[in-house]
Amino acid sequence: MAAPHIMLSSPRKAALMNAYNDRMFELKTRAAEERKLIGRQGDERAPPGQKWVKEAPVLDLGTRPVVRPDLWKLVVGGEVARPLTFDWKLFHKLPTVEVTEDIHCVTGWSVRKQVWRGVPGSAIVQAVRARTYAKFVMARSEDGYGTPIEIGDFDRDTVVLATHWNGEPLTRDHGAPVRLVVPHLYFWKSAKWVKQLWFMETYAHGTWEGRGYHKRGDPWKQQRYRD
Ligand SMILES: Nc1nc2c(c(=O)[nH]1)N[C@H]1C(S)=C(S)[C@@H](COP(=O)(O)O)O[C@H]1N2
Ligand SMILES: [Mo]
Repeated sequence: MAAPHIMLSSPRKAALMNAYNDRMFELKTRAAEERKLIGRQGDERAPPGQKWVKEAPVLDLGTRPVVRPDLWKLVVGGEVARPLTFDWKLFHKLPTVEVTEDIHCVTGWSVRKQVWRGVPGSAIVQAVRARTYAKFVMARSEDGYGTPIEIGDFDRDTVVLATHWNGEPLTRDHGAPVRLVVPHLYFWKSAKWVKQLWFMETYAHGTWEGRGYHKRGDPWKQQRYRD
């Protein structure tokens, strides 16, 4: 059965999303503040202020688009020599990696050893021949979400445009058919339902950065909020 391909481009929908995002930001900030009050973690491997949990909860803006692989497209452009639009078939011609990494959400939970399989960020950078002066990649998603990532944080073999998680195809809730995973940064940088990667010379805010979250988000440096 044909599932709707959700577009969030009309001004009315954008306004609704903004109101919704503001509310979510409030709730998430409160959750993060409460977690900060939780004492020692007793585990040296967890970044400061993080607590290990067994499973990643589902966390997003509340809109969970259904994106059919056969309708999915990944537009890669901006400051690149060779802009490319990947459909499912072309995407699968790219090299793949499998990485096992811990993930860390800014709201205080971390999960050990998650297995991600997909196309490494480094393969995308090569395929489109990103300009040397491109300094950031903006990841944009089907639900209107966006987040900027420094080139040095994206152009790695451990950054994955993931189709699989812990051996299973990604589920809709966790960003199917393709989500970005930047395991060494807070999990808000790992855009679900990714549909565009835009190389930029200068920094621009994404959804959470525009609401006070840190530009980079290194969990080991506790880069949660902007100073
Ligand atoms: N498209 C999209 N990606 C997103 C989000 C979102 O709202 N929309 N939320 C981010 C945040 S804040 C977190 S913690 C993780 C949660 O991922 P999960 O639901 O797979 O655990 O997704 C990130 N990626
Ligand atoms: Mo998050």
